[in-house]
Amino acid sequence: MSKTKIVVIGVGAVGATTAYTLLLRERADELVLIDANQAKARGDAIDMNHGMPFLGRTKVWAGSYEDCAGANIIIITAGAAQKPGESRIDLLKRNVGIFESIMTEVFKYNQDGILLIASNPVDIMSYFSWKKSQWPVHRIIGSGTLLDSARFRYLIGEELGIDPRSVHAHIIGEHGDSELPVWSLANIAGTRISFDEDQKDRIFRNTRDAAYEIISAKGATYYAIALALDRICTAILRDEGAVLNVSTLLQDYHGVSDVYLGVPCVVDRTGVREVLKLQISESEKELLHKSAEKLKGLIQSIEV
Ligand code: 6V0
Repeated sequence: MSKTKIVVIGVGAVGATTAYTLLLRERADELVLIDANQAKARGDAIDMNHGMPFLGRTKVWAGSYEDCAGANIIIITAGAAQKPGESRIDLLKRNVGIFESIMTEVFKYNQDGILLIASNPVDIMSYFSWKKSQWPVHRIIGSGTLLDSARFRYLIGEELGIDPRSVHAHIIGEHGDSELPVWSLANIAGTRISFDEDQKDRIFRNTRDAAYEIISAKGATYYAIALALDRICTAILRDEGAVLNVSTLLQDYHGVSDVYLGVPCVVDRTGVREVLKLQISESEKELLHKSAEKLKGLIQSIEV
């Protein structure tokens, strides 16, 4: 049997937690950590290796881009933090620069893996990576609104006293402020969820603004995104055909085209095998269009 290999580029809060999650769940035979801060990647690899007597199977090391050769999945969580006084657009431009250098290196050594992107703004970084690559779109995936949908399902479940795994509800669009809740299709075992407007408003606001709350409390969010990235890796490595709200290129999705956004997709060993067209309401379509317009404006501002 051929070995499975996952590379994590950017071993900060999200990258290190993701690597640790993949390790605990024994997702891969080989796990490579790459960071501009080599000491950090090396320290994490040593620390994780010291856990091997309690785990056993995965080989972990701090590597270089040459180690991308033969990787099934390359996860990118690298990013620069906002400098004091720096605008969001300037930060975006700086992150695009970082991505450009990472992509150049990755593509030297790997031409047939799957790129899984978590760095923010994730929909733009995924679109940019696809544009810069010669890779088919199905092999460049953004984590999209998978985390937001998990937060949404958790909060609905909590309100109703129902296991979030039994709550079917989607957040689609941008992973960010213009995302939208698809209340028209939210259900539990096919039963409509009948919240009043105040409940809906509160649950959606707590979903959309969760990152702000967590960041103000402890500086970063990383546990739930690590689990979401692990979920996507599992769907790929096990060829599951799982339906996950990842970010992909939309083409005539209720009239939205040429932008990466989070929508339900069938994910298997090929990456995004299929995009599912949710039968959303007219007002939800309007919100989706607004989300797409916002992202297209940002894409233009960085002249991808
Ligand atoms: P962090 O802890 O600052 O880690 C970033 C890491 O990237 C650091 O270790 C840097 O050294 C490294 N890095 C910077 N430049 C390079 C480079 N050129 N090559 C390799 N490594 C580099 O940030 P954190 O881990 O908290 O967040 C990482 C990214 O994930 C950010 O863009 C977040 O906004 C984003 N998140 C995305 C989420 C999602 O749902 N998609 C959720 C949470 C965070």
